[in-house]
Amino acid sequence: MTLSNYITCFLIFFILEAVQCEWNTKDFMRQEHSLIKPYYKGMYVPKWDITGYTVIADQQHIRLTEDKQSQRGSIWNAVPLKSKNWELQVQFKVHGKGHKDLFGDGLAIWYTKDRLQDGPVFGSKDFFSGLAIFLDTYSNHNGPHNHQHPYISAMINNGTMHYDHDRDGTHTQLAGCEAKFRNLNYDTYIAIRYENDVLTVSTDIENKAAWRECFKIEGVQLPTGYYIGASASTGDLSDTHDILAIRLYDLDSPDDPKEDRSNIIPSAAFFDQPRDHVDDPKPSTSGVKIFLYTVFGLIMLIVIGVVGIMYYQKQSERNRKRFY
Ligand SMILES: *[C@@H]1O[C@H](CO)[C@@H](O)[C@H](O)[C@H]1NC(C)=O
Ligand SMILES: [Ca+2]
Repeated sequence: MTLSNYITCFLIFFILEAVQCEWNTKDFMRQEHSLIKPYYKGMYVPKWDITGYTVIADQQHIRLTEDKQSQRGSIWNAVPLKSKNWELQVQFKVHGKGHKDLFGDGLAIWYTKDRLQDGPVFGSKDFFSGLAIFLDTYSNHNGPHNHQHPYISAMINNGTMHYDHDRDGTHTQLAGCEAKFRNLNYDTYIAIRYENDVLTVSTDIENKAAWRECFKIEGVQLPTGYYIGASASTGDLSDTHDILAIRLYDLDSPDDPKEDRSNIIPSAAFFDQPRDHVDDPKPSTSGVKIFLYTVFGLIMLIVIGVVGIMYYQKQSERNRKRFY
């Protein structure tokens, strides 16, 4: 790294820190996209709808599934999200009697075009359009995995891709991380931040009241106007999947350029490699390039030198002839 690189990094870090310090989440929580206790306002839970086995039985939790076989259910916000930049914080709880690896399947948090559609992907529809964050507790794949479960991963879909349960979605995931969030007796949280086309997923599952980055993906395109949801499923194996709170923070600033992002097709510039993926060696192209440029430069110098000498010799020969 050169000195100027260091200075640039330092400046970027400094600017980011300053922005982060200014940002105070409390001021930006959007009630119409959030769900906090007490859930019921009178008889209703305003602006949220449920499907399948999901129940909001009391004011303590939203139970997506019970610890029983073959359940599917979901909860969806009824208001399309119009913010371009946002952070979704979900307090969740996965617990059950199953031990070793006999529990499942897990839950998903969604930002999608369609809502309330029952399906095989953790209780919601396949071939979805938008963003899914999977909290997969059970490894469906019998062969070797390059990660342990529970596993958190992200998938962006434009409606054409199938989520392959048998491979735990490893062929369509953008990124992921292991996260031991099950059967903990303290609160567990996940944060999904989408800001300036960068998707960052963090967890707070160690009872430290601090976010730990799970992964970060750049070049993520998501439109405005999709819906927030959460779903879960059980199969032969089961778990209780609870949502305790959903908080949506609007990160748009009044200075942002006004642009219509409602027609963007969900996409991501970067895709994770399928299983058996070995981390690429650090790019050494710049070193190779410098070497090639140097060699090329030397060859050019030699050529110019040789041509110059030949020309000089010719000239002096001619001069000599002229003199005699
Ligand atoms: C949808 O995604 C698939 C797979 O990434 C891609 O091949 C296709 O071009 C995309 N379609 C559109 C309309 O963007
Ligand atoms: Ca799985």
